[in-house]
Amino acid sequence: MNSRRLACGIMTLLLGWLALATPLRAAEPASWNPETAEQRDARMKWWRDARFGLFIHWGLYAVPAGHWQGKPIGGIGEWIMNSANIPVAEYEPLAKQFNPVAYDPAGWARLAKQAGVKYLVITSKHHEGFCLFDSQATDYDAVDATPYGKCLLKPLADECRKQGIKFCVYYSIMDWHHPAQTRPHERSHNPTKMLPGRKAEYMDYMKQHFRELLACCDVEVLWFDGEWCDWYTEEDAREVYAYLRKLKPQLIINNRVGKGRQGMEGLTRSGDHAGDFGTPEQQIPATGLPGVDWESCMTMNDTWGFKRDDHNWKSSQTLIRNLVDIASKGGNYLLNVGPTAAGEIPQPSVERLEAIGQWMQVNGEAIYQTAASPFKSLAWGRCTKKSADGNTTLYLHVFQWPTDGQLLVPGLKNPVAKAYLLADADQRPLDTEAVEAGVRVKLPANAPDPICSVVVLKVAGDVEIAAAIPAQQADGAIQLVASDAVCHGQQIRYETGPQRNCIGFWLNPSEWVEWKVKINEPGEFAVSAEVAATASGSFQVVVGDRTLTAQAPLTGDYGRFQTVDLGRLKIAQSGTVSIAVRAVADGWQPFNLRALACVPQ
Ligand code: H79
Repeated sequence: MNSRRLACGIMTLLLGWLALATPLRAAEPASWNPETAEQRDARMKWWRDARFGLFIHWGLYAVPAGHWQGKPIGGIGEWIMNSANIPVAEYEPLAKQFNPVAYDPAGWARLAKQAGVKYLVITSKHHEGFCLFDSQATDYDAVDATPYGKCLLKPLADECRKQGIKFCVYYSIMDWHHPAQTRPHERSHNPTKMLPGRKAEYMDYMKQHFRELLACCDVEVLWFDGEWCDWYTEEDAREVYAYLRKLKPQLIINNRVGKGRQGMEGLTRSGDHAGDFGTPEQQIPATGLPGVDWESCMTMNDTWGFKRDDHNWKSSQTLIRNLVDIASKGGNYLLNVGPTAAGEIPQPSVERLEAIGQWMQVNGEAIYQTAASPFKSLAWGRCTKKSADGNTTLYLHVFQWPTDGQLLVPGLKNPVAKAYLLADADQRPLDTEAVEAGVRVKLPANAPDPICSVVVLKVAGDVEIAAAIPAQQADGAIQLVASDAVCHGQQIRYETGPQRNCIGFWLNPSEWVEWKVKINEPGEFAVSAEVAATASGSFQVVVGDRTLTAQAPLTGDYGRFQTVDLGRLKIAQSGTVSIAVRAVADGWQPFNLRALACVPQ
C-alpha cells in the first residue's frame, strides 16, 4: 500500500472512530422516524430485553454446500454464486435439488427455545434472490420452484409464536437473480447495477415481498442486508422504512435498511440515517455505547450458509462468553446456524445451542433484561446489571475463578445487601467485606461452572464506583494503566479489545486524561509512556506546576505500542496527586496511550 493510500485508510479509520464516538441519541427526533423517545422505547422494549437471538441462513446455497463443479469454493457458503461466479442460468436449477424433507419447524422452534433465544431471524431472501416464502411476484420461491413445494417460513413463524419466540426475517436488498439488476462485470455479481429505468419496478417488487412477509408471518424485525449497491440511496431507505412502519407500526428495522452502516463494524454513522439498531458483523464492539441499540451477528464456524467442509467450530465456551461479553456492553447476540438442503441443523450447531441453553437455564436471569456493566473493565470477567425500585442487582460473570477464593469488585462503594451464587437455588449468602479497593466477595473453592459462574450482588441505590486510585509500589515506582485513568472530554475514552486496552479517540486536543495516585515517597522520577501513533504529535505530562513535553513515536499502527522515555519529572508533594497527560494543540495528532510509568531516581 502506498503512503497516500495508507493516509487515506487512516483518515477513514479516524473518521469512523469520530462517528462512533458521536452516536445518534435516542432522544433526538429523526427525520425518518417522527415517534417520540417514549414511543421508541416502548417499541424497542422486547428487543432490548431479549439480548439473545438465533440467526438462520437457509437458501439454495445449501445445495452446493461450498462445492462447485467438483471443487471446494473459498469464502462464505451463501456467497457461492458470486465466489464461483455462477451465471443465473446455471444457479437457478439448484432449486430443483432443494427438497428439505427433514425440515421440522416445530423441532427448530423447540431447539431455539431450549437455547434460550427470544427471537429468531431467518433469511427470507438472501443475495441469491431465492424466496423461502410463497411470493406472487416471482416463481423463484420455495413453493413454485422446488420439489418441496411449500412455504418454509409460515410453519416456522407459527411454531415460534407457540413457543413465545419472536419471528423475524432477513431480507437482501441486493438481488443477483432479479432481472432489473445486473452484475457489475463478468467476474462478479456484487455489487449489482440497476438496469436503466427499472428501479421503480424493483422497489415495487420489494414492497410486495414486505406485504407478503407481514401477511404470512407477521414478522417482528425486518433485518436488511445488501444495502451497499450504489443504486440504493438513503432516500430509498427512508421510503422503505416509512412503508414498513406504516404496514406495521411496531416493526423493528435494522440499520442496513439505510446507508448509515460503517463497514463490518456495523454501527450507524452520525447523521440522519434510517434504522433502529446497529449491526456489527462477526465482531463485538470494544466498549458499550450509551444510548445506542446494537446487535452483533456472528457465526459458529466460518460460514453463514451451510458448507459441508467447514468444521471450524467455535467452542461453547467462546459462544457463551461472547453472549456475556455482548450483554455486558448492552448489546444483543444474534448467533447463526446454517441448515442443510435436507432441512437439518448441523449436529455441532445443535450441541452448541444445547450447551448455551443449559447455561442459560441457570444464568438467564443475568442476561435477559439486563443493562450494560457499570465497570470499565474487570480482570476476572464481565458484569451486567438490573435496576428496580431504586436498588441495583449486579451480576458478576466470573470467567477466571479466583484461586484464593476472594473476588474483588474494584471500586464498588455501595454496601452489599446480599450476595449469592446464581447457580445456588437456596441462595445461601456469601460473605462480603468492604475494603479500600472495593468489595471483596468470599467464594467457594470451586466454580459452579467452568465457563462462566455468576455471583449476584444486591446493593442499595444506584451503583457508585470509585475511580481506582493506584499507589506507589514498594520500590517507589508508579505504574499507571489506561483502565485506571479518568478521561476528560466528549470523545476521548478507554478502549478495550484486541491491540487496544488504551486511551483512544483522542481526536480533540482540548481533551485530556488524568490519573490520581497516592504518593508517599515524593522525589524525582524517570517518566516513560506506552504509546501507539501513526503521526507524531506532542503531549505533556503535568504534575502540579511541573511539565514534561514529549513527542509521540511513529509506531505505524494504532495498535502497535512502543515505550518511550519522556525525561525526568519531580513530584514534590505527598498524598493524592494528579498526574495529567495533555495534548499540545499546535500540530496535534491523535495517539493511543496505554500506560505511564514513573521510576524513582
Ligand atoms: O448474510 C451474511 C453475509 O452473507 C452477509 N452479511 C451476513 C449477515 C455478508 N457478509 N459479508 N458480506 C456480506 C460481504 C460484504 C462486504 C462488503 Fe461492505 C460489502 C464490503 C464492501 C461492501 C459492508 C459494506 C462492508 C463494507 C461495506
